[in-house]
Amino acid sequence: MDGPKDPIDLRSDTVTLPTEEMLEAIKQAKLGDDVYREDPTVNRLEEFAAAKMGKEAALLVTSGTQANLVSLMSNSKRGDMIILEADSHIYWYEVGGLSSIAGLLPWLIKGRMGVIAPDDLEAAMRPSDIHFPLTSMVCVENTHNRAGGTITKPGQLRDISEVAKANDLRIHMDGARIFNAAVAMGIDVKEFTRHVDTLMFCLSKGLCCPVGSIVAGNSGFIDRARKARKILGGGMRQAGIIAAPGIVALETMIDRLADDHRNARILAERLARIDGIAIDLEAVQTNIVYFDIGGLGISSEMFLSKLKQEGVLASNRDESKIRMVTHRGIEREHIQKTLGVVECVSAKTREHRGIEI
Ligand code: TLP
Repeated sequence: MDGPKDPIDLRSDTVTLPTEEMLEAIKQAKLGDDVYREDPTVNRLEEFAAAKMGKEAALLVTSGTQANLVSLMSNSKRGDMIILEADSHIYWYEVGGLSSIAGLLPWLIKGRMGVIAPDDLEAAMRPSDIHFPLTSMVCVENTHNRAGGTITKPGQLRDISEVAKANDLRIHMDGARIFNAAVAMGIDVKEFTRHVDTLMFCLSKGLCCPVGSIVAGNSGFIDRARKARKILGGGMRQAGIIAAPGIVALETMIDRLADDHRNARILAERLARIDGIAIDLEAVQTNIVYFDIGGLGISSEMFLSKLKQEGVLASNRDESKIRMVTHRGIEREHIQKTLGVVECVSAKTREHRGIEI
């Protein structure tokens, strides 16, 4: 008899597994002690990543959260104020490390689809005054997770960056999924990175590596980030086993993100036709799909548990918003099956609650 089938896991692109080529690269990796800068595979990945991003230097770190934290610590000093988009990952999901560890005071600006308006940034500037902390940096998130994988386009980044420069702010990009943005727009990733001083991106999301993120910027910044990483306990030894799949990812895993975007689009367009479900199709630009089930009259927790019973895993953002993320391993047939399950669960819920169809 067949055992239970694997669920269709749309909770995040972080659930992706390494490819065969990555596992082989791990086996073959030349290793050394990276705290002494003697791991040739890490050195190769860092040089490769820096060149790809058009920056002087890069640093391999353990996670996206660590990447952002070392970037904040290396771009500002304790007691500074930093500007963030109100729904940013750094503010919402990084356990408050910006304040508890980096000692920074967040100032939030609500963006439109995750994008800060340059005028709002300008308006947030405070004059030099004995009462005010120094504002030292602004962070942008690209693609923007809570806004639904939305893109801050190069022209928008340029405009934000001009205001930042004019006000002596450094600009950092949480580019956990920056390659999704580049692939979706069909442009080189440097079109984005040239407008920011520092950035990070994740190897362990859509690019399928088991572990790791990269921080990039000028050499002085990366020297400081290396020290900040050490303080956080992120100085790794034979980290070539993490770097080796990272090199494979940068060489071979970027273009396929287009498949994830196509699948997300199909999913979103069909979800939009289900009664009781609301979705902003304009916000579906890459591999993240948010939809609102408020019209079905059940909580997102309950909806998720019903999907789970039918073999589909998703996550929720609040009482009524569900998130599904496409990634390698999610094929067209999985999208069709997911849509069938959502249609069925929604219809049963409406029937049960006596909602008019
Ligand atoms: N995001 C995760 C969860 O933390 C929500 C996900 O499943 O999407 N920046 C952005 C924009 C992110 O989406 C994430 C991860 C991070 C930073 C942090 O990366 P990790 O999880 O590697 O610390």
